[in-house]
Amino acid sequence: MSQHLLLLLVILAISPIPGAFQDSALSPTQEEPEDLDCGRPEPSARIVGGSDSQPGTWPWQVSLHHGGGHICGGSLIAPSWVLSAAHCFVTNGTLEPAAEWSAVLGVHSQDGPLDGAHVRAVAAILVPDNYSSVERGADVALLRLASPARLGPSVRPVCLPRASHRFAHGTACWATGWGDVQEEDPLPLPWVLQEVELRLLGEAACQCLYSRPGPFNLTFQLLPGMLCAGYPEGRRDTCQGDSGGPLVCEEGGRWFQAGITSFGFGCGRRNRPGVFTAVAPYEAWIREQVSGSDPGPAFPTQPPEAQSGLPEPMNENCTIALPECGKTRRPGAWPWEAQVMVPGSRPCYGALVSESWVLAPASCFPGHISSDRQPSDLDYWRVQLPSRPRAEQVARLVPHENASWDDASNLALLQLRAPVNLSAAPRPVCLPHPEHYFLPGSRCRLARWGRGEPAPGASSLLEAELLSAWWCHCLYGRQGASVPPPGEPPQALCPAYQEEEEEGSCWNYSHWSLLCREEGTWFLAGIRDFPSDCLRPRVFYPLQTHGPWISHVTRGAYLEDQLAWDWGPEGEETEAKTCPPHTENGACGLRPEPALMGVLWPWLAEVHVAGERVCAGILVAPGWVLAATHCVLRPGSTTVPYIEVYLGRGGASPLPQSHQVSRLVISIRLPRHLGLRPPLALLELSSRVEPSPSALPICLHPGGTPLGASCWVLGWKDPQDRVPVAAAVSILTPRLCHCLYQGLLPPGTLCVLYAEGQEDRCEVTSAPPLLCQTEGGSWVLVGMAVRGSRELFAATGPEEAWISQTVGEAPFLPPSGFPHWLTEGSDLCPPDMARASGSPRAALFLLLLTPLIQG
Ligand code: 4AZ
Repeated sequence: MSQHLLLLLVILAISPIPGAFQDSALSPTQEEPEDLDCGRPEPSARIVGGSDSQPGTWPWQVSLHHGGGHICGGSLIAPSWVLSAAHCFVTNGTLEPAAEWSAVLGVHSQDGPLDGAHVRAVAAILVPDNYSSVERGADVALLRLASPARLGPSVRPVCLPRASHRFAHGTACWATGWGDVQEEDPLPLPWVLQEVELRLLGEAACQCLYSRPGPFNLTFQLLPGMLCAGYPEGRRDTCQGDSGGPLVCEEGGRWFQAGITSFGFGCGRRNRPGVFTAVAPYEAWIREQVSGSDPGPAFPTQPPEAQSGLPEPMNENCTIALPECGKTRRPGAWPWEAQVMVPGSRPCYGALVSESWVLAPASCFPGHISSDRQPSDLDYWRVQLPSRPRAEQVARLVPHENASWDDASNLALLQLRAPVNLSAAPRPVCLPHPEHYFLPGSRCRLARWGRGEPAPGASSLLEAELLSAWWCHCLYGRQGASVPPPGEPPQALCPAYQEEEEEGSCWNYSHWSLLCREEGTWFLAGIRDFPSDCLRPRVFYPLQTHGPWISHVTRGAYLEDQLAWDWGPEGEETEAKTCPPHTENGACGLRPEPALMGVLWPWLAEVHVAGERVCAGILVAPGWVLAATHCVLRPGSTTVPYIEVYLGRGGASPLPQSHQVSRLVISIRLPRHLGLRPPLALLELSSRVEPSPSALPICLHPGGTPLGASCWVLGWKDPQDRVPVAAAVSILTPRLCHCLYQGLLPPGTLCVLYAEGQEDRCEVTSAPPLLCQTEGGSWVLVGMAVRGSRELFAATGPEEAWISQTVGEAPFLPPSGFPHWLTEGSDLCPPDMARASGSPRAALFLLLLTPLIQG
């Protein structure tokens, strides 16, 4: 449907067509000889939510064919005239040649021999001058047939209303057509003409509905000459392919055509009734076009009893329908939870999606996933729904066609023998349309799904917030794939839990569905996680891509429009983004560019030592923080102090509520070196920290220092507030560094030069880290500040072996793809360097002036 809506919007830009429209000089009250009987089907005897019509019920219904197939509907108004919609015949502002069209009359089922039907070539197509696009109105067309239709029991004209004819608000009328039975779901064989009863909505009632944001957050201004019919709650409607067909109302034993199916926002959606071209205002135009043809259309006077129809009620003209799905009194007590019981296996959990259908993982029914036959013991299958005294019987199992090989399609639908009455419980869950965009920060929870183990403790009630597509994809997604921009179906949905992982609990083998809430309404957003050790599920397959399959099978699952639209800054992104590469040990060093939610350094840790001092640490693996030795150990002291580490503090988190993590340090590891020990300490945390946007390991790199990378010293401006700040620096070549410090530095020391004015940004005592961003976009730890210095850093690259062995899963990037300096041989330094060494900038200047002699 999104394509369709797009089309509607595109058509808006099209200019008017030169042609047929001229103001009629005919008076609306002028009488025609009433020689043509109209609007009376032979006494006897989709449209969304409709049903098969009986042959001969709607004898004026015409099927308009183009390129060999049905494209639009129409109505016979005189032997040689068919009324239809302009948009069926106008493409890119141009009227299509009449010769390409044909009218099929008296057809009931479009499959097989068209018994009793006959075809007429179209001689001319007439469209009002002022038609430009459906949304600007005048969506009406007249087709002159090359030869008159043969009138008979299945081919008769409908009556047309005069300009003065009034159809009252609330009148029950009928729409007919061979259009889609739901959005993107064509009428199935044998293509029997569908009929649906629709109620006329007065202008105010309809405008009120369309003034509220609907799909795509759109509103719409009704224009004169448009008419609405349908229901605030949706579910019965016209759809693509019904266009041009009639909306007819019976008055005094005759059927009058009140409207021409024109457009709508989607089909059968809540608060989005179908929009029709009102026929009465076009009396003069129609008369004008058909003048001279005999017999012409009939415009019988409106029967007097019908004229006194109800005026549109003033107080009731704004009845807005609320969602009928996805409501619960209390999160966790899910009124759609369905327990499926199959003889010989443990119960399996799914969700009620309509009066008659339950959605569950196909893996609940292993023997039946890829079989077309119904299970032989289906009579013994039962479904227990909340507040139902007895379990329901099952009529049919429909596995998803890809269920056996695609985990994202591990779905099956179960039809109940008898529909259940929907109330507070059972109540179906809402399902998202494919274009649904669950906003980052959406509140979500888990619900039981499939045959997994129950959750440890009360954990299933945990509240979670959805990560943005970038974070979800870059933390857990496939490598190398780009992140889908907002509005495109996501590849994964990731909840970030608001509470910390429970110690010692294990979520092994438990399967969950992800429910997300919008405006108090719960959607089934995702299914099945990737089992990740004992951890809570973090990645879900989006359900939205399956919406069309579910509605196709169930014909009435509750697909609900997106209800929350505050996209925030992310909504402005339209370009696809890519993620930095992962390491063998997972994602590291991720930071969205540009940082959307303010500055964010998810690897920056506050290391609180013995309640005395706080210094910077860097998360280098899920359970390890690297800090400067002098910060955690006092010289001469032999006791390990009490150390707490905080992550996810300071800076703005992409989660609306900052997600803070704290851990105790249970051991301190120092590098084992024969000579001078680099002043680096690895702090072992009391438990792992799950990677998230607020606590994520930085990447490490084995050798050298980066060439041409942008590097930063990260610290706090103020030791009290500890708001992270980053100062831009250049890392000096080893020779410059050596000369500047007269060779006094221990091996593996890096010197930096601060960019103009950046020098005083970080607080010195906090032992800030030195980071660089690689060309691939990952952030890499390069060194930790040497005690008491702003410019000197102990390089981490040379300590790869020690870090890898101690930490186990250190995120070292592969050496390639990260250009770096090799160790330089020359020790030659200009003689004046020593004098200038108090000022690195002056020293550097001197050094650059000196011609270099390389060996
Ligand atoms: C169409 O595309 C169309 N739900 C017709 C009617 C409606 C939507 C689309 C109204 O022809």
